[in-house]
Amino acid sequence: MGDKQRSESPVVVVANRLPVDQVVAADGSVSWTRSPGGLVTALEPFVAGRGGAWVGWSGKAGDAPEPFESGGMHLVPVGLSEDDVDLYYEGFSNASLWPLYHDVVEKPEYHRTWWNAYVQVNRRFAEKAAEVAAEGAIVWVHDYQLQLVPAMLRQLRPDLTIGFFLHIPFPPYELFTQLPWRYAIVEGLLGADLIGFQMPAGASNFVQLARRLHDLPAKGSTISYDGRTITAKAFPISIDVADFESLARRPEVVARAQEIRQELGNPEKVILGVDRLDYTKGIAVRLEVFLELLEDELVEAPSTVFVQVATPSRERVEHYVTMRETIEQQVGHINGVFGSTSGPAVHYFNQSMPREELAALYRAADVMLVTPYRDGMNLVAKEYVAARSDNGGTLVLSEFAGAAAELKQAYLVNPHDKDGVKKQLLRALRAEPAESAKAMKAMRRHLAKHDLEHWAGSFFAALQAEAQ
Ligand code: GDG
Repeated sequence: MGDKQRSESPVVVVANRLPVDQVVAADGSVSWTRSPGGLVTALEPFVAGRGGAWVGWSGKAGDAPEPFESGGMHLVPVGLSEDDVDLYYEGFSNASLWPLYHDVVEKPEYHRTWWNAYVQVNRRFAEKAAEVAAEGAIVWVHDYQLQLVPAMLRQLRPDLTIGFFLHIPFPPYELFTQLPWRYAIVEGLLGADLIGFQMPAGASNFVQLARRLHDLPAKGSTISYDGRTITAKAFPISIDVADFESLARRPEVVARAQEIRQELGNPEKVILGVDRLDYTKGIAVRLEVFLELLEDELVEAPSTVFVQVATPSRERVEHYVTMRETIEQQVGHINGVFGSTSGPAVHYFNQSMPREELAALYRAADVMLVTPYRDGMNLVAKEYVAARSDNGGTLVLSEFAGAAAELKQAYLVNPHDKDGVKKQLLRALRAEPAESAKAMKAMRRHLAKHDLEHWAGSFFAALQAEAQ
């Protein structure tokens, strides 16, 4: 790539990960495949084919590969050393910020070495973005790993219009102010023109921080800072609803859903959980509640089974190691007591499934159990609804997931209240088909209008308006 083309991208996405995964063949040759994530699908139309660039990490520690073209996008890798992965990614991002921003569900650890790495790596991302952005370009920075990038980038390139979107919750003043580097993070974000949050509460928490911590004039969703006006607003993310629905409607997926039920021993009821194995997702609560219902003889196994897909995640972070042990002990206990030769009560999968299999599981499930203690949005809940073009199935959803503000016809639960979860789960299991179909239809109507394209489109439109 010659110098001439380097600073010509009118749109630049900056995210921790590139939208592709590196594949190293047996002969050592390297190729890239598109990552399965929804974010790529949402942003591609705004980036691809217009000379747009995407700045991110390849996912493998080591020197950054040279920039390359893929799917009509100019991909610009940022290199992370083994130490950067330990300190910036697994440390500060996933063991300080992640628990802090999720209501301190686990105790965050604060280490200066982690913070120093976070600052250095954020600078590296900002520098790469500054190199590739054209004069007056629009730059969209993503998520908690890169909160310092907006201010760093503005300093390097005051001509840019900068947007930032946080995919996870933004905590209230009382929690956020624990952070030893709280001023720096707020200042980092204030480098943006537009800061997007999943929920209005996140936006107002941020505005309040700017006011109380930095003594800045703020009104409604706007903050005045450094001679600029910054907007902090909610843009609830969604999924590619039509795409997911058509996947779930494929004859082979519908047939697979039937087959799954047969393989499970034709139970009367199938309860399903699908999550990254993360302590914010409340997987242990579900198992506790299911155990109590079995003990109380309110449900019976194997006529009712619980299928939990817990995709491996952050396996080197300590909290994740202990949580996995706890969950696996719970599963072992339930199956030891309530399993039989005809099958276990809980089918637990600590593995990543193909998307088609997930869609088939959604279609096979009578009750989808989504019980995070705190979740920015929770796309699984939306995928379940999108998959149910048959209007079948019921959704039990934590009121602490962003999705609860939209999927109002779900059986809402407080995951801290086990009796409440038990009650709602039983209601969902016993729901009249006509009643649950009505709820499902209403949720599907909402999703049809609020899909991923709507999300990305409204953020870009708001950002473009800032550029005027
Ligand atoms: C963060 C925020 C916010 C899961 N297991 C498999 C698999 N998945 C897919 C799901 C879904 C995605 O992963 C998980 O998305 P969530 O939204 O549920 O949760 P986080 O990963 O925590 O995402 C969250 C999101 O960012 C977007 O802004 O909603 O609140 O925490 O799409 O289907 N996919 C495949 N196999 C699996 O085994 N193929």
